[in-house]
Amino acid sequence: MTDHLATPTIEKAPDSPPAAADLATMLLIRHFELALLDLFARGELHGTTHTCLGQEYVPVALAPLLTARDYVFSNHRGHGHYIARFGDPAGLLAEIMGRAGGVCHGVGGSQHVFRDRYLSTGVQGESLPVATGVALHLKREEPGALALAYIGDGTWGEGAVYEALNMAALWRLPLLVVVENNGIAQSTPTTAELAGTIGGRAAAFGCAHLRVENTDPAEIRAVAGPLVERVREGVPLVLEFVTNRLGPHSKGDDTRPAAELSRVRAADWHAR
Ligand SMILES: Cc1ncc(C[n+]2csc(CCOP(=O)(O)OP(=O)(O)O)c2C)c(N)n1
Repeated sequence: MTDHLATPTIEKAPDSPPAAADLATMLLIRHFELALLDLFARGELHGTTHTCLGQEYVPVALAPLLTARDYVFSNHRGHGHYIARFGDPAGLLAEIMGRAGGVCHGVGGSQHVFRDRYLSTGVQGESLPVATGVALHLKREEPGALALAYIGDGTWGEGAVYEALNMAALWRLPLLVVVENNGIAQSTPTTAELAGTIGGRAAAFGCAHLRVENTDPAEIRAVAGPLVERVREGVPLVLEFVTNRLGPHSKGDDTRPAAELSRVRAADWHAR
């Protein structure tokens, strides 16, 4: 078929640290998440929260590739997605704490944030069909804009993902599916729940796929940027980040063996 179906990989991170502006946002997200875990431990927060520790560079790499006309559909692990798009850690923290001044006046909480063209949901597999519908609307009414949906590796267990990919490819919709493949879904390793590969599944629907093993935002943008521009022209893309979840699934629920935790900590971009 066409060249966009190739599944190239951006490998390895450089030895030098990320550019200052990228690093500043990555560190802001890192410390925001650490502060949340600390607040929970001290009984200042209620409900639940899922931190993106280890994955901060993903939305930081993507944010400059997006415009205000683009929709972003975030998921349960979305604090970094929000901060990379808007900054505004104070508005998000107030939201998570259920306070006045929160992005949604404190009624959305950690997982259900709505601002401009940014929406998050805690329901796995909910956002991709919605993003596909929005992508259809954008194609008709606002050509050049795209809809981005963040999903995890475990969310590929939801049938709605495949209905969405089918429609997006068939109708040539400006849909960007960003997969944060952190190797685990709550407590289930990806190897125990996903047959084949995400690239193979994207190819089955005629969607382009790029696998990113690099953690440097500028290097990621250099390769992903042209593919994102093709999304705007109606070539849906599955952009798969091979990443690591440093923290627990939500708060104190990390069931991984010590050796696996050592492996993910050694792979953390923060040391570099
Ligand atoms: C429909 C649905 N089923 C189950 C859950 C409970 N749940 C929340 S996150 C999660 C695991 C998600 O794994 P993955 O998609 O890999 O994302 P990650 O948490 O690793 O970022 C589960 C099972 C949910 N939120 N929605």
